[in-house]
Amino acid sequence: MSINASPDFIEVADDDRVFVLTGAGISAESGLRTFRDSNGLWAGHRVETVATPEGWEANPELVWQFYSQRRREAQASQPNAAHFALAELEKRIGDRFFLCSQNVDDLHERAGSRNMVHMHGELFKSRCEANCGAPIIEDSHSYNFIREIPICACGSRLRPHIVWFGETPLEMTRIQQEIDRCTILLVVGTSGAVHPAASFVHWAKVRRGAPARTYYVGPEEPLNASAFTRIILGKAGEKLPGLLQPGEPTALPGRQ
Ligand code: BV8
Repeated sequence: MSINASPDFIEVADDDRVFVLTGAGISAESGLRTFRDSNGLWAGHRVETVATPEGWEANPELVWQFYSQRRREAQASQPNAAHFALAELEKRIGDRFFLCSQNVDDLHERAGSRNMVHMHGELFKSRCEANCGAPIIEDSHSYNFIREIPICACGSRLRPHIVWFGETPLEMTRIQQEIDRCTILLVVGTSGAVHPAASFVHWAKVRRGAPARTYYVGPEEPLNASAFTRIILGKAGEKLPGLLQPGEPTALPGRQ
């Protein structure tokens, strides 16, 4: 692993496929709090209280208020240079780009990203807690405050379309396929504390075929730092613009 080996750019050759994983840190410069920083989202709320099925059963009103507050904050925020840099790269390399976000805000989409999944769900969607077959609801405005829990047509409660701890992340088959075929794996703004996302960098190295080149961008080393080819220390909004440079395939020995 090398740290901040200059120059700070990563060559993306015509035969490279780029997999990007983002966490709360990429939205920090948009003003959205991260989870584990000192004044993080969990401040005042124990994870078990607001991000587990047990917390939902125990106090659904509190859970709805927690996510409604985050909807308001996300609606009031704007994508930052890091979101736009990823959307720009997708425009340049097309379907050789895949974005997996742990984030539930919509800043990637608002910056122009399209080929992406939200493995931990989406803030502006709700669903029937009984999985009655009713479609997932695009829902950016209702229950901005909770008087009573919104109810599905089947009579069950509506819940946030969020993956809580102990629940299975979304789109894992697609994510595994994209990790298996990427040649560059870039991770941005995540502490590496939450699985299975924190294992993606390992999967990209032990899969069949040549290991991917793996990079991390963030102001501090993540918990899984030793797994990365290179750690690029700095804020996403400062480091991502210009970092990934599509170019001609060049047979640089051991391209970094
Ligand atoms: C599951 C809900 C089984 C949405 C969230 C080992 C293997 C598998 C599972 C486990 C395992 N060990 C433990 C588990 C269980 C558990 C888990 O990981 N627990 C942890 C706490 C130990 N995992 C689960 O329950 C998951 N489910 O495993 O099912 C399974 C497994 C595989 C396949 C099928 C089934 C479900 C996890 C999802 C939980 N839901 N949130 C919401 O409310 O938002 S997780 C929550 O944490 C968010 O989604 C968030 O995205 C995620 C990760 O946090 P980070 O994004 O990393 O945020 P954090 O604050 O930690 O870090 C911010 C980083 O940004 C910092 O590093 C900081 O330096 C950096 N930063 C700050 N400013 C900037 C910056 N970076 C760049 N620029 C800046 N300006």
